[in-house]
Amino acid sequence: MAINWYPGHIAKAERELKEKLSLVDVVVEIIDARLPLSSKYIGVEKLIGSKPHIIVMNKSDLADNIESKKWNDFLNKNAKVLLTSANSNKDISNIISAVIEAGKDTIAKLTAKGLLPRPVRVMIIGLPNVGKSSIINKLIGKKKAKTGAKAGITRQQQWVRINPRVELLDTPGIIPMKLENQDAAYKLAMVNSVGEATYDIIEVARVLVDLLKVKYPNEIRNYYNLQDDIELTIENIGKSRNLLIMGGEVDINRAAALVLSDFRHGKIGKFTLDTLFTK
Ligand SMILES: Nc1nc2c(ncn2[C@@H]2O[C@H](COP(=O)(O)OP(=O)(O)OP(=O)(O)O)[C@@H](O)[C@H]2O)c(=O)[nH]1
Ligand SMILES: [Mg+2]
Repeated sequence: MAINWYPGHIAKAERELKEKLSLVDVVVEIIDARLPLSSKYIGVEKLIGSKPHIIVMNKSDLADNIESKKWNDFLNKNAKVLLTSANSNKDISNIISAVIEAGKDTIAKLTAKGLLPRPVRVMIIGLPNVGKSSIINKLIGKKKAKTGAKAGITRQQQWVRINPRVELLDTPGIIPMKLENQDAAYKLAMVNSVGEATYDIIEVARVLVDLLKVKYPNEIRNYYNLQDDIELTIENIGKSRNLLIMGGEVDINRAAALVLSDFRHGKIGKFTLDTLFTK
């Protein structure tokens, strides 16, 4: 079954994103550290153009540390890369420093023209559920007041001064989902970046177990107490957790929901689902 959503809205979303992008100096793209490839917006470079681009690999607390380092090295060839967890204040201040650094040249160009220096303008973009709002809320904090709407921006969007040197657009850029790639679509469903109404949780859970079976077999066997001679399937996971329906059969829906929930909460382990193939 193919996962598909937002049909027909892609062009409009891209247009709106482009409009907002034209207002900022620096773009912070949030991706899910568990999916450094599948949650990365293909074509983002084309939309951003020559603006400085910072990639934030968020939810790194749920990802495989060794893999995160490899992906960091790979992605930072084209952008500044940060590994974050939205609840770490240190990671949040690293984002602010990176934004100031990335915007330096733009501000220097203004002052070279005799204009007054102004704060670096930045916006956050990213797929659903990657942690955009969590990071924006942390960046803004409680005390900071909104600086007011500016011409050309709809009333819902405001600049917030988060620091004397940085102004943030308080609504994130919505990245249009183009999901020709079903491998990525399934993985995005696993991390809950896709509305549950659009996919079959049993199918997604099966693909997740098949992936973990290859990448992290020991962790998943240990977590569900499955010996080596028992096949790794959601049926057997359901059995080991005693999720049965009348007649003693496994309640496959509950087993699938359990596996997805355990994975999403990092209970089975810290996993990265995209594999970086290097020579
Ligand atoms: N473990 C962990 N959870 C996180 C992190 N960042 C965000 N979350 C959780 O992920 C969920 C989604 O976070 P949001 O900040 O709402 O994500 P969003 O990108 O704004 O999502 P949409 O508004 O739906 O597009 C929430 O339950 C957060 O608490 C993180 O670094 N680590
Ligand atoms: Mg949000």
